[in-house]
Amino acid sequence: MQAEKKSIYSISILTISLVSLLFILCFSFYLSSSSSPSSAPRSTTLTFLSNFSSAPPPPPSFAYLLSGSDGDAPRLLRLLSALYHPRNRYLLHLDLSASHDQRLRLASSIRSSFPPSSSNVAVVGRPGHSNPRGSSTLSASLHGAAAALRLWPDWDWFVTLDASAYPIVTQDDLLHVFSYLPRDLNFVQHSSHIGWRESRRLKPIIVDPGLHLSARGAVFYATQRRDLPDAYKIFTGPNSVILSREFTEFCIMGVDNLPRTLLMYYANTPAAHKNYFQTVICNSVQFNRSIINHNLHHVQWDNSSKVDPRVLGVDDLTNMTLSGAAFAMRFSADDPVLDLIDQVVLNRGPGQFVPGGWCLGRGSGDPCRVWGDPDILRPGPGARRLERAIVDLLSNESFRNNKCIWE
Ligand SMILES: *[C@@H]1O[C@H](CO)[C@@H](O)[C@H](O)[C@H]1NC(C)=O
Ligand SMILES: *[C@@H]1O[C@H](CO)[C@@H](O)[C@H](O)[C@H]1NC(C)=O
Ligand SMILES: *[C@@H]1O[C@H](CO)[C@@H](O)[C@H](O)[C@H]1NC(C)=O
Ligand SMILES: *[C@@H]1O[C@H](CO)[C@@H](O)[C@H](O)[C@H]1NC(C)=O
Ligand SMILES: CC(=O)N[C@H]1CO[C@H](CO)[C@@H](O)[C@@H]1O
Repeated sequence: MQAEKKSIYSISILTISLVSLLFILCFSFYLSSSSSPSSAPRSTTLTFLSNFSSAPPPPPSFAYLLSGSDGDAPRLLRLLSALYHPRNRYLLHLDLSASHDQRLRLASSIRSSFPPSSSNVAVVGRPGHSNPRGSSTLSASLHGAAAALRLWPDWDWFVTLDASAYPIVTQDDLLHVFSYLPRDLNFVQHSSHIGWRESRRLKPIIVDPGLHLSARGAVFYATQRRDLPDAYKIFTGPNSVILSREFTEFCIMGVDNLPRTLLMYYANTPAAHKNYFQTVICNSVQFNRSIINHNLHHVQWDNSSKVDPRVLGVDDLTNMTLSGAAFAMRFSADDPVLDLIDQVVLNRGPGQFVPGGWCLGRGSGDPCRVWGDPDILRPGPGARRLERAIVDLLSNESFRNNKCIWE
């Protein structure tokens, strides 16, 4: 009797101490998460490193803009399946060079292969032209950002991807790692180094007929050239970016005049989509501290072309995964390396969704036939690689000081 009482007593002590341990863990986590958005990224790094194995914070949500042109519908569908997660939002944009029929067929394949409850995928119904040599591609990205803001009130980051890109981590990996990051970080690769190529891109005055004619036409150049601006500093970089919701709103709402002024300047500039977000964010006092000089893409340059990165193949898989990036580009449509990525990295069967903690199906077939709780993440080795890469980016000595430096 006495012994029994004693053991009950010790069990309850144990329970109480477990409960208080849990409470302390939750409380310390609450403290660190509530202070992280306003604290400097330096301390973010520490929180990020030290709290990685404690109770996971709530996962974020991404709004993807997947853009393609004529004939890209099958690639966009494949990209969508490789990126799909019920927490995320997806906007598919087939520019005006693709027939309306292609857009309708894309929408109907989404309706048939995605569950009817998935209101998180949309196809842009009335797109404009998108000419990467002019400024209409930028117009298409801004259209996508505006639509994502209007359609879905609940995402944290806006991610632009080209049809030639592909993920090299699962969405569970990405959501898991990003759940530890302050929601105000922007991943925008940029440089203020304006070499002769960039100056050749910035001094000409162009007209992009994609902005005012319904038929597709080539960009034409005015005979006069203009000086480089001195009212603001120009920054350039790749057009794939990961923008915080707050910065996306800043660009789209235009309450501050900077995004609008730069938009009007870039309207007559070649390849405006490679400069716009970089220039807005680096010239804005409000946002120039929230930038990370990397877009989490793995690309490989060769010296034959300085305009586009090289097309990746099966031999590049090792370097791709070693890079710790979340996405890679450029790929040819249905290249064997994509099948290899599906098999080795994403664990995705042909025509299936990329599996995650929300997929409950057992046995053969697509495990994502049976939907579970989208908040349950099962990060794999990709999360470790991405985590290491982001910790490197955040802990770099120059992270705070070298941002948007005018070289
Ligand atoms: C942010 O912009 C302001 C004003 O242009 C500039 O003084 C400051 O150095 C910038 N900060 C960073 C980190 O680039
Ligand atoms: C790059 O240039 C070097 C020297 O000009 C040349 O030897 C090499 O083969 C080139 N590499 C590629 C991938 O074109
Ligand atoms: C992989 O990266 C290493 C080191 O940067 C480089 O030497 C090698 O050429 C790369 N492999 C391929 C296939 O590009
Ligand atoms: C840190 O940043 C500097 C300058 O941007 C760069 O040269 C260096 O490679 C970076 N180091 C790491 C570990 O990323
Ligand atoms: C559980 C745990 O490791 N919590 C830590 C999270 O980070 C903060 C600040 O960096 C620490 O004070 C907590 O102890």
